[in-house]
Amino acid sequence: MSVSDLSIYFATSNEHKFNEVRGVLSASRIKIEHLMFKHNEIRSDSLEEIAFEAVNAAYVKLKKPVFVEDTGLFISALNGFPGTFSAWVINKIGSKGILKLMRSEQNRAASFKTCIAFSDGKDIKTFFGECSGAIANKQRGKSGFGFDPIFIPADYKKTFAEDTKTKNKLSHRHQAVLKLADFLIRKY
Ligand code: ITT
Repeated sequence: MSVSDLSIYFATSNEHKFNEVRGVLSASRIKIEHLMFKHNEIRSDSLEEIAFEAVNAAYVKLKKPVFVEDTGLFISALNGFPGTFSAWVINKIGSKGILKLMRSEQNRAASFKTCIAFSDGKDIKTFFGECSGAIANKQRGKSGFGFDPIFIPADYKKTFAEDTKTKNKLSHRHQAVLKLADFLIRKY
């Protein structure tokens, strides 16, 4: 069987994430289906633990090859906050709230980290991606989602929300998905 004949599902409740991942995988001729998956993820400081538990739950539901992806924004001056609590934080205080917390902070260093977990019902494989950068002083840009308006990748001036092309080229998600694609091509 070739990888292009496969039915692989991405279980997520986030359409932005789905579209970004589909874009990267389609370049490797890997088609994915969307499993709308609203799951109460476990509380943990580890993206990998969260993704591992979630992909197990998704496989039990679907009984087909499936992957999930967990991402967090880790801000150095806030000891890694919001990290694995990013989804909760964006809903409660948003990017505006993060900018408030960072108002008098000189150290703007932050990174996005992603863990993808893939399950075929027998094994679970995990793949990681990371993108370093800085928290902007104000929100800029209209594209993207989540914290994109306040994140400037290292060596660039524009936020992810101002420059989607750059985001799609070097993001945490892009890196993790390339590793997943490589694995799927070898496996199938
Ligand atoms: P799932 O159903 O896939 O879990 P989610 O939106 O809850 O969707 P995550 O827990 O992985 O996804 O992500 C936490 C939040 O971090 C997410 O809701 C966004 O607000 C933010 N986020 C994730 N990826 C991002 C990105 O590439 N750019 C900006 N913000 C991002």
